[in-house]
Amino acid sequence: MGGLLSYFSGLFGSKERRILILGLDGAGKTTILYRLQVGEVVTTIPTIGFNVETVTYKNLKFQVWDLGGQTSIRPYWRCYYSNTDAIIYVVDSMDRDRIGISKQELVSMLEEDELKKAVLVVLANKQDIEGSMSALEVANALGLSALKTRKYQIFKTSAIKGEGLDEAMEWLSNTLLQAK
Ligand SMILES: Nc1nc2c(ncn2[C@@H]2O[C@H](COP(=O)(O)OP(=O)(O)OP(=O)(O)O)[C@@H](O)[C@H]2O)c(=O)[nH]1
Ligand SMILES: [Mg+2]
Repeated sequence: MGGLLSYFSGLFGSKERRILILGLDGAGKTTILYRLQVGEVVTTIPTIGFNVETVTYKNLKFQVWDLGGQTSIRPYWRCYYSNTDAIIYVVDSMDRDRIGISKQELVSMLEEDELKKAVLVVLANKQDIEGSMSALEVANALGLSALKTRKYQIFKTSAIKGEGLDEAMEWLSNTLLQAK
């Protein structure tokens, strides 16, 4: 019966997918979460702990976890890994100084067994700032081409202007639907 029920809930797309938004502090994670949820820019403060919201996109329901990205909080990310369908990894495209640290965090996260099947969306955020790294520069700096088996895609976004997020969510929804 449970099997039948989950089949039907899958068919109608009502099964909630679990998504984590990760990235260094100040990358724009919380801004993105509320952009996705309420379609507006909210004033944020650094996240100590997490925010979790339900976001509906094209009939798909996502439970989206936005975790704090400060150095002292990053070790706790792993507590949230199990049953994660997708990771949205946010990069501040203006933060050239810390792109190496961002890469290290991404690489070690992707080594985790619990995230082996998680789809990866990288957001090269803050594209509205002049002089920011392009999506290609961010992709190269993160070493994305080294990913062999992972389903991933990078998008350029501006959470402030609301640009690029639709494309990213569209790709993510389609990819998750195909995976099931
Ligand atoms: N110019 C610009 N600023 C942005 C953008 N996205 C976020 N910001 C700003 O960046 C700052 C940090 O944003 P947050 O969303 O709080 O960052 P966070 O990743 O949640 O940071 P932590 O909670 O500390 O991990 C805020 O002042 C945002 O307004 C963007 O696309 N462009
Ligand atoms: Mg935050």
